[in-house]
Amino acid sequence: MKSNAPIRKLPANTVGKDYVVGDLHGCYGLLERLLNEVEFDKACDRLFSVGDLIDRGPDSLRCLQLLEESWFYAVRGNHELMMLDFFSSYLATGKFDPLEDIVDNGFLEYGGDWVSGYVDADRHCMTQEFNRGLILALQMPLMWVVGEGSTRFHVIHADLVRPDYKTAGHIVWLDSDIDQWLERQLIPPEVEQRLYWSRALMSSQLAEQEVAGTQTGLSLTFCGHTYAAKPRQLLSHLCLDTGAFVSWWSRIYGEEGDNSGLTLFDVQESRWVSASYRRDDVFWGEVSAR
Ligand SMILES: [Mn+2]
Repeated sequence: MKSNAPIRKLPANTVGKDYVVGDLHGCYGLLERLLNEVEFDKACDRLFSVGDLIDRGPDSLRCLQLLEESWFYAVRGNHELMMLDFFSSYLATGKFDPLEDIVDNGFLEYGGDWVSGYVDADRHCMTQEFNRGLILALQMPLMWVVGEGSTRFHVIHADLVRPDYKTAGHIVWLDSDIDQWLERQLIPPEVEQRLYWSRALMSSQLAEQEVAGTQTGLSLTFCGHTYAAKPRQLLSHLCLDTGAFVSWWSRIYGEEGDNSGLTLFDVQESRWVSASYRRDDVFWGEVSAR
């Protein structure tokens, strides 16, 4: 079993390639297409995920089950956090009564209603298959630190913007801060909140300022959570959320002219490939830092 540490370290991959995928949100079919496209080798390649495996798309549990694979490394997103909060008393007692538990909860409103398909109402619990997925979500870390020196990269869900960025001299936390968290096996609570929820960097507030693509002292940090038409890089944060679930909604509700999809980034080659429920083909691109 994998450890429960919130921040975990892995050596560089010396035998295969590393890939990072954006917010899956249940879009398992798109991931399969991308892994075929890059000829992903489960024996030696690794796939990192920026979290939000579940909700909104068609195959949430299937995406959660990826956590069982030895080649798959994800961080917990705010959607896994909301699911774990929703099931916190169930996790403690083993009893789930939909009539009592399914009331006024943001998790269901934000796309978690798929869980209702796994309620075992007669036995006042969830199905075994679902329980396994829930336990896997409990074991997810908040951050992966991979490799050393020039090959080092991080995987997080949202961003590393400091709460005190206006006075600190740095907008984001640096490798030296992250090394301290690793050493103590502790992520400070204010950092944890931002790792789950922050849109400070990828939404208007900072993205509109003239900030560079890289931040001295911070290794390349893959993230998601805030989607845009293409991957983009700000202050060493490379955001891979390109709205996979939007392409699903767009297909089922029949909307036109949509650029959304799921993006997979090839770390060694430094280029990405994207697939959408709106198209049969995939397309490749490179990140333009700003
Ligand atoms: Mn998110």
